[in-house]
Amino acid sequence: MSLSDKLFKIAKNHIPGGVNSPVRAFRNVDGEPFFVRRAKGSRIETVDGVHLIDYIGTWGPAILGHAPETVIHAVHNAAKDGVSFGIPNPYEVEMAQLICDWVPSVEKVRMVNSGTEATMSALRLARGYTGRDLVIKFEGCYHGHVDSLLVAAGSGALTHGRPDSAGIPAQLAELTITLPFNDPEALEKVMEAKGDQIAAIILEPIPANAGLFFPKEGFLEFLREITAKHGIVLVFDEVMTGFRLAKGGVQERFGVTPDLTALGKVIGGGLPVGAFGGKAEIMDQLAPDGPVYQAGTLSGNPLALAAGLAQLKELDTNKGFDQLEAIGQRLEDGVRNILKTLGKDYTFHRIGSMFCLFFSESPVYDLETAKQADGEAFKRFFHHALEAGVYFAPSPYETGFLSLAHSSGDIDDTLEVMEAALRHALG
Ligand code: KE4
Repeated sequence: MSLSDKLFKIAKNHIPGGVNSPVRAFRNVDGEPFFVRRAKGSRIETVDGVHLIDYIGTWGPAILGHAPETVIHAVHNAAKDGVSFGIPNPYEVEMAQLICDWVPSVEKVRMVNSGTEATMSALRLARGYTGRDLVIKFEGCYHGHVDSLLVAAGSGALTHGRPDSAGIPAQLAELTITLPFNDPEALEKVMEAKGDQIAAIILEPIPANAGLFFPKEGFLEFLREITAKHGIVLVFDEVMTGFRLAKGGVQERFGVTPDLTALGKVIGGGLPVGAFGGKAEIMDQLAPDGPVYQAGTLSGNPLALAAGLAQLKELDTNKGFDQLEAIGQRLEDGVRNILKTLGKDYTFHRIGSMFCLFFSESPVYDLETAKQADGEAFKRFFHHALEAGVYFAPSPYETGFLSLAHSSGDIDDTLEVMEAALRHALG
């Protein structure tokens, strides 16, 4: 029995499912997780001494690669002066200035400790600011485990949502309307009937939690217009895309400015950080100035912000976004060559350092089309790649992440493994 197996056996006695976050349990690939000993750059070392090229990067934060020297140094330096204060500290001011400077929609920002806290707080703020109760989200978009957002679509476009998890009161789920992504007609129907009751529309502007797919031409602009028309707060959940797809995230890349933005992952350099920000007029509704309560013991933690600031500055000074684009292009060119060789027209999506291979030869533009992919082929591919030393997300409904630490050699080795894994998966 491997040490990973031994640890997992013990873990299951003390931690639900043996994991502190469900996706880590490898249930989507009918497997059992390995345990990590350490990680550096593009590589992970398991507790059994196996070395893997990592394409998850702790689900997004490790954009420089694992344990970058600049982050380690910043955390070490900050820790010598104290690990937590619960008192305003200079790191908070510097981080707030940086976010307001980099993200087009953000005039004021509040730090929190996770992406879930960021989206949850943004939603409460939108409801408090508008005095309205209903919210709209889209199928396939994930915004953390917020009660109001773990809601599946109702039976029809106009019907209210139903809980997508146990423990969520039906009365609460009914305040959320879940619609198909990239479907303006469905949204227009709801607007005609209930536009003046909607507090917020929240979305991942580029959904990356059902695999990775893109807004159709004009969809984001349509959302911006229709929310402005009805006095609805437009919330971009850029927890995954923020500071990864551009300095200013998707909103900079696509030139569509939301009212509020949720952020996380990259801004903590791997430590627990989230943030939400936007128009000062809306943000000023937050306590202690305004009536919308929101708080956090560790919000603005000096270690987490020191790590995030070091990571963001390194990303920017080294023209990191251009480098990530070049690394991503190398991977994409290689994958498309492999698919051509295999005669498989699988859908491969990439934008910047985010990518996803759907085991489907049809276009993917929402949750329903993402679900058409061949899950069994994905499982065979995943395990074959893992055995060969390449770690992709243990679910077809996730996204791959590149970092500045992924060398050309890593990409070329990965492409070799991908080709063999695809041949194996296709039988
Ligand atoms: P956290 O609460 O996990 O920090 O962030 C929630 C969240 C919010 N918004 C978006 C767009 C997200 O992708 C996430 C979390 N992403 C998942 C990966 N699909 C985290 C991995 C996990 O749940 O363990």
